[in-house]
Amino acid sequence: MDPLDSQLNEVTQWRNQVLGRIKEWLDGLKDIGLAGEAADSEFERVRQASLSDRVAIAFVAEFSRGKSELINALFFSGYGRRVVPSGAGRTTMCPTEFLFEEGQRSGIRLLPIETRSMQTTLLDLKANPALWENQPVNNDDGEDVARQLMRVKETKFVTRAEAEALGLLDQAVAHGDAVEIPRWRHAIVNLPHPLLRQGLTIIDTPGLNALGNEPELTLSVLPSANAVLYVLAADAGVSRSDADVWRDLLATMPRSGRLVVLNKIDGLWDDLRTEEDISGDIYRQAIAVAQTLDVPEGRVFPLSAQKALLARISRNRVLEERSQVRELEAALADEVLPARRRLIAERLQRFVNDLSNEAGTTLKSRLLAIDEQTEELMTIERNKGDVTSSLIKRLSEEKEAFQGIFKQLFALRTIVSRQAKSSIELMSPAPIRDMAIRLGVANARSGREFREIFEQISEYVRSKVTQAHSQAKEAHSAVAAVQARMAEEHKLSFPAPKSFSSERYFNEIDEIERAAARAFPSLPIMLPGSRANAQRMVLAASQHLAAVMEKASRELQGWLNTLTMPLDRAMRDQQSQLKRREESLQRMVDARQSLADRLAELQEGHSQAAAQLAELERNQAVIGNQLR
Ligand SMILES: Nc1nc2c(ncn2[C@@H]2O[C@H](COP(=O)(O)OP(=O)(O)O)[C@@H](O)[C@H]2O)c(=O)[nH]1
Ligand SMILES: [Mg+2]
Repeated sequence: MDPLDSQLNEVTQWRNQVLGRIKEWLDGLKDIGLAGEAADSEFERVRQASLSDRVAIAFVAEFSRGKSELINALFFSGYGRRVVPSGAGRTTMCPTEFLFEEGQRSGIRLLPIETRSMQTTLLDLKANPALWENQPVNNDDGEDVARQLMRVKETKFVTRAEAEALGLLDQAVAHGDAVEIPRWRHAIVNLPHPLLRQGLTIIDTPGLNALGNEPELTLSVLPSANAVLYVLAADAGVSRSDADVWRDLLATMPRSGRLVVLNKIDGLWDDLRTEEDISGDIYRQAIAVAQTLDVPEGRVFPLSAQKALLARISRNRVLEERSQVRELEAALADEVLPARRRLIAERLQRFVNDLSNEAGTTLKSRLLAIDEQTEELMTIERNKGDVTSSLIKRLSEEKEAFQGIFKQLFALRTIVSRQAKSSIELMSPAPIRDMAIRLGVANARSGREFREIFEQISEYVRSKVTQAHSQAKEAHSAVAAVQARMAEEHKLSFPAPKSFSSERYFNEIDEIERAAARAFPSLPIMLPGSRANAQRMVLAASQHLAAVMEKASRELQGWLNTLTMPLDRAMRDQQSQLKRREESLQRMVDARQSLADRLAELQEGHSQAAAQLAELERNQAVIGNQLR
């Protein structure tokens, strides 16, 4: 088994184990009344999210460098043949994602190129199955898989005007009046292949022109990939267009996720030369590439995708070794798996910590209440006389004071829900949807004009997120203040309210701005084609900004909803404690229970809660270890 496969498998097994362990723990907490339905549904949400966490590897390069062939060699040799079309010239006509979706039939979904004229993000289009054409595939038959995958090569003929309207005139091949354009804009291949089943997504792309034309790739597909493989061919070196791809799409990416492949080294194989001689040549070329691109030498992987595929299909170990494909595989595994593990671990750890804190707080206040009651009863014992009535009086005073807290809590909830409402309005993405049009994107001529329009839109989004954040801070301090007061006046303990972080939204906005900026060159005159692209980029990037705002708004609502939860829970707890104390005193007044019996009962309750607290801490540590 290759490293990626076995390591992905390990991660999956580890994830399932931890999930099982957490579930057991949660059930235990439910049995002793320390977790309720809310925790159950939160666990389900976290579980689903960790099941659908994907690892994405994207292949980016000029056409004909061997991206598709490399995908065949790395992932699909098990079909016993070449399945992803690979050949001279342009073969891959549209970005193609390979993945596995639970509960879906094996097949290819194809998004018609005409959807480029819609002002909708790819994400929205993905959520709209009616727009896609479905092509079933028989995964058990490699030949069928290969045949159906040919569809990503399909093109169609349209008039120049139609191509222009779609922003495709630049890359179209003219045949007189008719021009040939890709038939599909995007393809999603859904196969129950072992690696894909483990949560791997592979993204094959068609080359620079198409990449430059599709804002979605730079806006969302590439930034969300865990690793990007940039493929060069040994016979072409770093050509002008290779350099363009690197500069436009990859140079600004974080260094860690990028791997460079120097493909087609078999072209240097020569039976008339010695092995050392040849590998010296390959090595020197790899170093030159590393220097040109300014990446560490260890990030350049010379190999032969074609020979690797052949070697794997014909089970020729010597040839496989010579193809040097394994070195890349090991590096890929190192690149993407820790990221996936970390993602899952962080999410589960957060759930475990939150639940532990909650349950711990409940147990601690139970202990506190028991102590108080014990103290109360000891007073009776010490005084021998009839202090029960004065205790009952004190209790009823406490109950009254407690009514005051309810009023406070009610007022607090009103504040929080008012803020929730106002932040929904504040964060409405609606104004952004047509802002570009209102700002005159249709008439913009120069890169500067496009940039200015876009800056206004992103400034708008930034200011709204900033405002929402400061509202969240207000709500946070209001809750913290009430909690502090209750802690002081009523000896209640609370976990600190979680704060709302907007950092990630600003990061996403930064990312979108960076991706968009590339479409606004600082040339004095823009050709019609690049003007159309800049326009499309402004529109698409605005949609993405709107989506960030929508997400921020949704998450803010969720955060506000849970903000007063610890208080609510403490109130309920406190209320039932008071009731219990009242009942116990009453029992003594009625002489239905002796003081000694009641004290013993409390003692037992105390040891039980203390043991539960210790157990809780132990479990949190054990699961934490498993997650590390
Ligand atoms: N000699 C040689 N040719 C290769 C290798 N990898 C790909 N090719 C050829 O290069 C051409 C382009 O490959 P393809 O996978 O379609 O490139 P893509 O456009 O980057 O996806 C095809 O004719 C492949 O057979 C390789 O390792 N060695
Ligand atoms: Mg290809």
